[in-house]
Amino acid sequence: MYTNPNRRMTIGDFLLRRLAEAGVRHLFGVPGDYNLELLQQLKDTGALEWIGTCNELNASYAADGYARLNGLGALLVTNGVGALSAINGVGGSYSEHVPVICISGSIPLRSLDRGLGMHHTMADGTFDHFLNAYAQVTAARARLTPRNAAAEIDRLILTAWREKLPVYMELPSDITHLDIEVPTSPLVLAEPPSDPERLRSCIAAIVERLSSAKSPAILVDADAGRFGVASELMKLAERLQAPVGTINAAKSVIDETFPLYLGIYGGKGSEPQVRDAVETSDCLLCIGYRPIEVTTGDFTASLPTSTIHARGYSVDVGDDNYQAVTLKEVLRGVLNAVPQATNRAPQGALAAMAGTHIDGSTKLTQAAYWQAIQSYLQPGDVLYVDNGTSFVLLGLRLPPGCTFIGSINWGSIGYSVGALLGALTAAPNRRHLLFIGDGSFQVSAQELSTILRHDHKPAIFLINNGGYTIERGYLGKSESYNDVANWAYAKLPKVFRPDTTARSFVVRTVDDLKNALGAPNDTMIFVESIMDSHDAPAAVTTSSNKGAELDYGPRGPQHRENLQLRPAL
Ligand SMILES: Cc1ncc(C[n+]2csc(CCOP(=O)(O)OP(=O)(O)O)c2C)c(N)n1
Ligand SMILES: [Mg+2]
Repeated sequence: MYTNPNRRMTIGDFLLRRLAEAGVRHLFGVPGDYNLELLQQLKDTGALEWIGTCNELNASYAADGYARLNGLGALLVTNGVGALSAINGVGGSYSEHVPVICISGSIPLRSLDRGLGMHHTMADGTFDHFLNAYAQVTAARARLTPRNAAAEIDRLILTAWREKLPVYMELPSDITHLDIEVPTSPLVLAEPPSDPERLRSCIAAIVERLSSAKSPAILVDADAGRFGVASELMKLAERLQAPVGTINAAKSVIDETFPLYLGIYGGKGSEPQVRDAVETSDCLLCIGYRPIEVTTGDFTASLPTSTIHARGYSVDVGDDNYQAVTLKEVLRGVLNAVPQATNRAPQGALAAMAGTHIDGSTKLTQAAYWQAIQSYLQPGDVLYVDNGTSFVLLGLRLPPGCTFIGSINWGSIGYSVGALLGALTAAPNRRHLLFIGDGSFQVSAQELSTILRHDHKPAIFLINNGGYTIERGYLGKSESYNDVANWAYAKLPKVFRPDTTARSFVVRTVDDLKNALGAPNDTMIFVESIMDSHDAPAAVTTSSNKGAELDYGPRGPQHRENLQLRPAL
């Protein structure tokens, strides 16, 4: 007997149902007249929790941060004005391979049919500008109609999840309350199964090379985390007794206390044993490698020509390219087939950063700051860095179970504050530590209010050094264009939530910092550390100096007398 596998549901309710089935329990964004009717459906059904943000840029950052811990995130914006405010963050999700669904409540279909000019458009009688803009930063996009909604909603959600990339959906405001026929069965997030022959051949080719190698090694970029294969990689490393390095964009993907963890590889700047293990390996297995200047020590990284490159859905081994293979199936297959190595001594892990004794009453410096932060870290912390001298965190040794959230490829300042809101929403019971400079904070500071509004308890470490110190290492060592207005940062929790219980500290000395670090994490901790605008760790200034060479070329202004902050001698 034929049973109809479909039932009737409104388009809005179906979209919310599908998001919930895909594990999205919260929606970030800003209301607008073109999306209020969907928000009412969200309220009426209780399908998802609404997290209103101060602006759409922060919503896009929050959805990204949420997706990093939850596997998928979503935001809701209004036509044009909201969509374009969010596009930087969605571009970041594309660059960083984070699956985010951007829903724009858009112009009613009635107006499209009749060519009616509407607000939040270019008032030029056309309606495709924003769909076209999003074509540059998404893996898939669609304007929903009653005919395509059931199919397109599923296609877009599944594409985001499978590709680990953002998607964009326009939901015309006059169709959310219309009934359509939708499937009764839940949406299943699953990778497409590999082609059996390609998978077998690919696994055999990798196993053959790894088994005969004398010095196999593994190098991990961010996709290893996005595709959830860290545990397979660590098991494989144990089986092969092979060391594992990561690119800085993949920090924390491999547990840094794992005995075979090497450290961060970035070409010439890396520790010698990391460089050696990666560059002289006779069989390097590399996952999702996407080299750019800041992940390769300005292109000084040099992988062996025999490197096996595995990506989410394809693998290169020598001259052979394997399509229709999923990374997890490939790695599991290799793990099952590769013999246990017995003839190699496992490499020891790197020693933790050495501490030097510092007089507590002296003015706080970057060196003393990061030494104290190293001892503050705890197992299971979620750590965020924004652009700036806070990049030093990349060099700290993380305890077990920590998650690093950064935007190394895209590098849009202010990202970390929105991402903090998102990831706090996804995992409120972990300890979250944000490391940010004053310049980056000024971009998205108002989202602190949303973090306080929802009673989250992160610890925020802000370096107040009067401006864009990392940029001073490119150009403008003492130029006023690198200065920012001096805010009373530590007072902001009180401004953003007058009844806050947040503990704020203004830190000037090492002793002040120690006092702040002794505060319990039962409420928000906001630590504003005052430092000199020319105090920058050598790793940061060296990298900025090299960046200036690349950016401006040999005849650029960076060589002029005293125009560039250089490492202290
Ligand atoms: C959206 C955006 N605009 C501009 C930049 C360029 N930029 C990179 S780092 C930076 C300054 C960061 O200053 P701050 O957060 O104070 O860190 P510091 O180096 O002073 O510790 C700027 C302006 C950027 N990365 N993103
Ligand atoms: Mg600064």
